[in-house]
Amino acid sequence: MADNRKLWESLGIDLKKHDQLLEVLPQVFGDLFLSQEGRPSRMAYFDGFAGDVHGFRIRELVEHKQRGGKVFGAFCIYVPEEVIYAAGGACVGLCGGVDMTVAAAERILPRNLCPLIKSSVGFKLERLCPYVEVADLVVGETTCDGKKKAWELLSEYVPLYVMELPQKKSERDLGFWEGEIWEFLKKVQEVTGREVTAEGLREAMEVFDRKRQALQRLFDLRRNDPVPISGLDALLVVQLGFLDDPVRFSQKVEELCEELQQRAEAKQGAFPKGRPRILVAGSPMVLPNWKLHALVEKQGGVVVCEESCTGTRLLTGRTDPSDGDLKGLIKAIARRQFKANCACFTPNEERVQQIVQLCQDYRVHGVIYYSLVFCQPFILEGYKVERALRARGIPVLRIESDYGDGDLEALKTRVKAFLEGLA
Ligand code: BJ8
Repeated sequence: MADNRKLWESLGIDLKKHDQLLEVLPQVFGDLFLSQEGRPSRMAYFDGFAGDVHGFRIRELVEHKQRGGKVFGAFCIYVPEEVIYAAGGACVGLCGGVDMTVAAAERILPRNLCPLIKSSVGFKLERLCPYVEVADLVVGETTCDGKKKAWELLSEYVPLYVMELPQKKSERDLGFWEGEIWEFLKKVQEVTGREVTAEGLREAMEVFDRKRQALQRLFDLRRNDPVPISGLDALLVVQLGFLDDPVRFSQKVEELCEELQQRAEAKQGAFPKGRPRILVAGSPMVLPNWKLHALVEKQGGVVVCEESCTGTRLLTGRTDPSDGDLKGLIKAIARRQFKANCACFTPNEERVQQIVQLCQDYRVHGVIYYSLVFCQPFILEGYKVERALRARGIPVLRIESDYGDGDLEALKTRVKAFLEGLA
């Protein structure tokens, strides 16, 4: 801990406020995660990571920089990590899931803005996140309007590069996005001082395909009934994947899956069979946003799948690393990414179809459609999703929530009633 403090100090972290931030974590983590009975033993690695979330990984990144490497921070799964990795860079996710930094962000951002954006910006304004401070370049993107405009303000505080993501998915848009990846590749080369070669990119693509495959296996195992891992634990694994080294992370997830496979074969569930199986669809839930999962699982349900960027959207598709030269590889990356259905795209019918399909694949009893407050793309798309699900007789509960505790009791009542209706 003493070493951690020196580390944080060297990064310019506001130690006093940072202490307040970390102070509550052990209690919350203990109550939500460690109190679960009969957890898979392979969760120990992820528990350890969560318990030292600003420690050992930050030290690794600092050492990486001391060896001449660069660190990139990203806010969206559309930022092509493969390109960063191929130039010897490390990439970490910077989206904020903490209520404590929201008030600081409201000094420069409107109150009626999604908490994910405010929390992320607040982390920088308050100097509370070592991942932000260690980053040499922060990468934003033009997805929703909130993010797009917030990056203009954030760029006054950090070196920031913005990728322009198209709003449609025609071949023309795909070509445009390929162009954006090329521009980004040039920027990455400039920052790292290293050339991205076809061979290096192919290797990087294999690293991230392996990561997605490992997570896909984790999700496939959640199709079992009883489900061998709780929704809370699965969410934690995915959330930590945004911070961890991708090679080590894949290995740890694969080890966890081995154990889950055995549990599934032995019909050993995280909970007794018969709990209502819930799909959560919508806005991403970034660390440490465990609010809804905790509510569902404390009220007698189990979350078996997340349709979100902290869920199936993150896992979408495979790249084909055999796609020849650098040009072919960039095209393969763009094509794979375009299979991820963020609500920022229009039209977005595939997402609705995908959610319906997930309900069958994961044998769910009901869907909780979750939007962060003021997240217009996901809130608006909720109507179509709900209509499609109801037409197929699948019960839906729509929820809008933020990172605070103010709505906890009301949510609890609604979730409880929903779960009871499914029994
Ligand atoms: S690909 S979901 S990571 S944009 S929750 S900031 S959409 S107002 S996070 Fe996202 Fe990329 Fe899409 Fe995924 Fe805006 Fe909504 Fe906030 Fe969001």
